[in-house]
Formats: sequence, structure tokens, C-alpha cells
Amino acid sequence: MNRKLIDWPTFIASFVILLGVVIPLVIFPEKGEALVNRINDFVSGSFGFLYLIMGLGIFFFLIFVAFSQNGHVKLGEKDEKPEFGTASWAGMLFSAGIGSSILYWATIEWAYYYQGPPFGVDPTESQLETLQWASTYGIFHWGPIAWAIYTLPAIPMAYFFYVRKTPVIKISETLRPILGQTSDSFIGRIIDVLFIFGLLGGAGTTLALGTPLITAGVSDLTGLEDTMTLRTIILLGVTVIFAVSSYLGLKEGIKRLSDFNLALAIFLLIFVFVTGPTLFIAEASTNSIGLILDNFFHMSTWTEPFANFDQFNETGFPEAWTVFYWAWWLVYAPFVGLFIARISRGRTIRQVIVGTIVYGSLGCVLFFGIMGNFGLYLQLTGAYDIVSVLNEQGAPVAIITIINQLPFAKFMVLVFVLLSVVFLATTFDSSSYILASVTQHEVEDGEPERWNRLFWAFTLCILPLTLMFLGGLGTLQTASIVGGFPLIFIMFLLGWSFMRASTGDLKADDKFRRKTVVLDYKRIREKIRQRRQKRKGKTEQDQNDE
Ligand code: NM2
Repeated sequence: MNRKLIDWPTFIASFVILLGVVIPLVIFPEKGEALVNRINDFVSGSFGFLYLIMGLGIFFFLIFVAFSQNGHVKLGEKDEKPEFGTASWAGMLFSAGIGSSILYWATIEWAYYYQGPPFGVDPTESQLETLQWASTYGIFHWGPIAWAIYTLPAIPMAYFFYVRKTPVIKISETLRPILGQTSDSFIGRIIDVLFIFGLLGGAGTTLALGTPLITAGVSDLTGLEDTMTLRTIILLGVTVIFAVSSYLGLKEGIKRLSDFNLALAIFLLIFVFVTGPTLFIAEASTNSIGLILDNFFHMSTWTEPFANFDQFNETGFPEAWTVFYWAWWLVYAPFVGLFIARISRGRTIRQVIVGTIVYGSLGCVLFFGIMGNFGLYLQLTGAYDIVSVLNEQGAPVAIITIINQLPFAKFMVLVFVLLSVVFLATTFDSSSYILASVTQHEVEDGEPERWNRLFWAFTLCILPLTLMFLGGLGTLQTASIVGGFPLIFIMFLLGWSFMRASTGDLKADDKFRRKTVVLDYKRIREKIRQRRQKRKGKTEQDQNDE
């Protein structure tokens, strides 16, 4: 164990701030909750539009970068090959950025929109419209804008790590071209710590959704009652899996688990697609893609501005869904960005941008298109009233009920539960790996210290677990999502910092190239002169000889 490698101020500050937030929540759960909720209502109510602008802005900024000269820059040496093959790379970034929440929301999100559609549509009057949005909106919330939010931090981080060869992976380091020495100061520390806090809260949300889902599946399979003890055992089991994977490292652990995850996910999707209503799934998914393309700008900017006036009903849809989702993707973004950066050596910036957005969205389209439309189909044909199960017994039971309608039902529930566990673990192994990287001064051979990875793996699990017991997990979620608010501005700085550094480097490179061309030219002229002189000398000698 090499203690010198650890960046103690960041390490300790992160931990202290975490305890500073969690302990009051444990001691004053109600007051804490009320306060955090008030702040949340204020932020998402008053600044929701900022999140929407951020999403759209990031999306177009990245498209611009991908097709500008900065997009051609290779992350690494000029002739270097990508460190990971494209399939593994896409699989890893998907497994890291997406946790068990996709199994949860892909299967059930439609049922919420079915009852409360967007754009003020009345579900009883305009049923067709309601259905179209129910099968579409989830895809949008997990689509290109969401993936663009993940990609933005990856670009400057990868640039500084592989092109400028800065040995640390830290947000503050990435902002150096703009912040200058401020990066080393208190503000730099706050930026790094903020990201850790955001990630823990985002991860808390994931656990809060994932654990009841897995428990609902386990109690369906075994008949055991869904109790706190069962949840705790399950959570600790998952923690052991991701701690081992993170301990083994990127190639031995994380990549293998992610490959397995992908194979299992593909099996589930193909099975549901083939044994389920294949044609309906295909048609509804295709229809959704068109609907999103047609309404892309409306969906990405809908703020419900007139709902505050008495004569209109406020649905709260934008805050409850789109703004909440963008905020959730945002708190995960620095971590996923760091992870994407870490695995993208040897790719060009354009490949990273296009690859992440395209593969990421495609994976989500498949999940939502197949799982979601399967559930919707059950509802529409009257095969099973999923919406009533949802309203009476909650989402986890409703989701397991949907899976139970497949052929070989119990086996498929088992696959689904296993997949949820692995999806959860593949997000948490990479988060603990990255948390360990950012609390170190330097990462030797690209890998942070093992004990540091284990420490964060357990912190990631123990903290939400404590809050789950004592109440207050919901508060931590809300707190982290609100706490992620400043990240909007940090995202802006990250984009700016990248443009400044890479454009500057390109210009310098250009000058250098021109200089070398001039030098070569000079050398060529010199050579010609020498040759002429030689020839002249020779002829003179010949003449003399004669
Ligand atoms: N996002 C993708 O639980 C998870 O799936 C982790 C959630 C941000 C909505 C990520």
C-alpha cells in the first residue's frame, strides 16, 4: 500500500462531507427531508428550464465537436490501436453508465405515462395519443440527449489524460486551462468533492430502485417474504460481487463482468422479442423513433409555461420526468465520463462521441422498445391489468408480474433477477474504481490502489444501506440531485476548457508543421545546391584533367 499516492485532502474532504450530510439525515430525518424537498421544489421548479437548455446545448455542442477538426484528434499516439475492441468498449460503457434502473424503467415507465401523458393530453379522451406517448417517452428520456450528457465530461478528461498526458484523472485538473491556479485551490477541491457527493446520491437512487426489484424477484421465486433482512442480505451479496470485480481491476474483473452482463441482456431481449408480440414490438418501436424525431425539439424544451395560470391544469410532467432525468444523468456524468475516458485510449474524439451516443441510445431503444411494449401489449389485450398491479402493489411487483407472463416464467424471472444483480454490480464496480482514481494524486500503471477501490465499493453500499434502514434514503437522493445543480455550470466549463486546450494545441501543431515544411524545403534547396556544386566541381576537374 502506497500512502503517498493518495490525495488525502480530497479523500478526507469527500468522506467528511458525506458524513456531514448523512449524519444529520439520520438524526433529524423529518426536518432534513422537509428542508431538502423545499430546496428541490425550488430548484426544479425555478431552474428546470436550465436543465433542458443544458441537455439540448450539450447535444449540439458534441455534434459540432465531432465534425470539427478537434474531432479528428486521436486519444494517444498517432498510430495507436484502440485498447479495447469496439464490442467490448460499447458493452463496458453501456454497463457502466446503465445500472439495474433500465430493467426497472424500461419495463414499467410506459404505465406511468399511460395514466399521466405529457403535453396536457387527456388519457380518457385521446387514447391513441396517450398510447403513442406511453410507448415513446421513455426512449426519449434514455436517448441521445441523455447520452450526450454522459459523453461531454469524457472528452476533456480523455484529452488531458491521453493527449496532454496529465497523470491525474480529476475534474479540477481538466478545468486547469480555464481556472488556472484556482484548480489547486479550495475551489478545485470543492469541484472534485461535489462530484463524489453527486455520484453517491445518484448511486443511492439506483440502489433504492434496484434492491426492491431484486427482492420482489427473489420472493416471487422462493416464496420468502420481502423484508428488510432479505433486502440487506441481497444488497450485501451484490456488494461482494462488485467489490471483487473492482478489486480484480479493469481487464480481469470489470471487463469480464460487463461481457457477461451483455450476453445475458441480449438473451433476455431476444427471448422477449421472439416469444412476445414480435410484430407489435417492431412496429411500436419504429413508430416511437419517428415520433421522437418529429417532436425532438418540443420534447426537449417542453416546460409547461402556461400551467401556472388558473385556467390550465398543471401536470408537473416536465419537472417530475424530463428535468429529474436530466439531473440524474448529470450527477452520474462525471463518473461515467471518467470511465469512458479511461477505456477509450486509441480512439479519436469523434469515435468516442458518435460511439457513445449511438451505441448508448441504441441499447436503450432496444430495452424500452422490447420490454416496455411487451408490458403495454399485455395491458391492451387485456391479458393482464398491469396498471392496477402498479397502483395497488407498487412498481417492483408490477415488473415481476410482467416477466411472469413470459413462457418458462420462473426461469425468466431468474434470468431477470440475475441480470438486475449484474447490471447493478457493473455500475458499482466502475464507480468504486473511478472514486478510487479521483482520490489519488497519481494512478500507477493506470490503476488506482486496490484497498482504495475496496474502500469506495463498501462506502457506496454501506451509506445508502444505513439510510435505507433509518429512513432518509429518499432524502439523500433528492439532496444529491439538487446538489448536482452546480454541475450544469461545470459541464459548460468542461466543454469550454476542452475547446480552448485542443484548439490551442492544434494551432501550435500547425505552426510546428509549417516550420518543419519550411525546414525541409531549405534542406532540399541546400541539397540541390550541393549537388550542383559537386557537378560543377567535377566538370571543372574534368576540364583541368584535360
Ligand atoms: N441513469 C442512466 O441505475 C442506473 O441505471 C444508473 C441511471 C442515470 C438514469 C444510471
